[in-house]
Amino acid sequence: MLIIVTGASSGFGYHISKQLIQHGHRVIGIARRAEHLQHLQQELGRDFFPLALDLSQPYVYLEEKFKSIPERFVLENVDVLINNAGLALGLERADNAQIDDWNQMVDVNIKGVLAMTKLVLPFMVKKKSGYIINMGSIAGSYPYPGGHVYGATKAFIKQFSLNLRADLAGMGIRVSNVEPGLSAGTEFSYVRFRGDTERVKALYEEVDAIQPEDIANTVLWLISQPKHININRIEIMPISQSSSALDVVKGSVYADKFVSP
Ligand code: 8X3
Repeated sequence: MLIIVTGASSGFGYHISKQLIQHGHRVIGIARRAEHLQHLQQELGRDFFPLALDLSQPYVYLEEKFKSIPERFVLENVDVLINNAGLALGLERADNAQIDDWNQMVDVNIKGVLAMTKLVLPFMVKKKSGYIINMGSIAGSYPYPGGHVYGATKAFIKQFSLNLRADLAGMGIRVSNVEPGLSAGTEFSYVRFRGDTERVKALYEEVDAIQPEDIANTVLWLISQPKHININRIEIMPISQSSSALDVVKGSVYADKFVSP
């Protein structure tokens, strides 16, 4: 199959691309960093086509970039789109967060997914076959302090995936939302902790987090399901993680209005 993977140069995207190629697929790997993609191309060979582009750029720029694609990788023949690129910028409380960070998360996590979907979907509809796999997060279902916009972008992706299903039902096109929890071995946590390696190290100590290979395995499993099956959502946590109980903060502003049970 011909498969597009966004965010292909590292983390989940790298492992997904690698496993897909090992299983005989062709991959168009998208990332911002051209030199990382070039290395990947040397490693993965001629079935990997590196396409350096910034998903937060306007749609016309993306369309233009795809015009340079060689025959073996043309959009018309794309079977699967894996919208993997995404980021969580910072963990500050909402009132201390930066508006630029919020905008960047919206640009990549939402607008990037929309642009890529818009780009491939008409071709999938035309051939009545295709598969869109979105990388959501458990943060789209469960809030955490400092997760404000990141979690909201992933909630958008979860709902967008379900709404696409509504439009595409009966048209031979599948849509899944993959929702991983705490994952190690990617740049994700370094970005979320703004490069604070000590905090990253402390977070992962003794938790046995999800590995990028686990997510690549999940993607391979999804695309190997029979065509009449649609996995709508798949939520994955390391065994050490769970959704915690609702929080109650003592002494909050309105505490005097609470009546003790
Ligand atoms: C992030 C998931 O559990 O690290 O997508 O907040 S978690």
